[in-house]
Amino acid sequence: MKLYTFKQAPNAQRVQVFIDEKNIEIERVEINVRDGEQFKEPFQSMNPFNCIPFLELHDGTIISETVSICRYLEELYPNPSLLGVSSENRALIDMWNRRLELDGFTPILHALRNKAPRFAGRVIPGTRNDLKQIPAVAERGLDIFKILLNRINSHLSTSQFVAGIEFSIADITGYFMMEMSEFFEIEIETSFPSVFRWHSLIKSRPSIPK
Ligand SMILES: N[C@@H](CCC(=O)N[C@@H](CS)C(=O)NCC(=O)O)C(=O)O
Repeated sequence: MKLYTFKQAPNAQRVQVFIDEKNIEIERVEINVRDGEQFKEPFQSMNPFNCIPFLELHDGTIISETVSICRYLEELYPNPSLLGVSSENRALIDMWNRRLELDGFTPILHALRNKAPRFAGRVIPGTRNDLKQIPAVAERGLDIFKILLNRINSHLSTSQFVAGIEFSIADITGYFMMEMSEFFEIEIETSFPSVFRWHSLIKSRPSIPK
């Protein structure tokens, strides 16, 4: 099994934290997506969506998509569980992870890609087209992200981790969502104190890259 990854990329880091929390070793191949290596062979044929991370199994099967890779690893290495042990627990973790991905991680990703100068010419991950950055997309992405921040701030005032009393994949998704939002310099500590408390708690884990 080989993981194709890029140390600095948020989705690659999500999988790496998942792996480190489980204390397992997986062979890694670094693909520099900033330099466009994902468009070269053999990577282009391995993952025609031109994104990392992706996992190659012994028979050549490729699993891309961060959460799908994590699901596969969870089944191979169930302990410690990061996707839940009971039906209820698994559903709640999945619910929170989806909320954070759909209403937080994705909107802030598009906000960042449509605003930060370093993403000019690379607005849509895994493409080489010349789409222009659109300030209104950045603005709306940030609006959607702030709605989520408000909601999780209330939730985290009574919940230690995103999906309850145990650390889970939802905390990993949430952590990298917050990292991506740093570009926008939102005042988290005073405006969203419970998010700040939770973010600091996750940051202190040894699996989080320093
Ligand atoms: N939906 C994919 C998205 C993966 C993705 O966007 N990866 C980024 C790095 S964080 C990438 O490979 N970008 C390539 C590029 O910018 O062209 C997943 O969840 O794994």
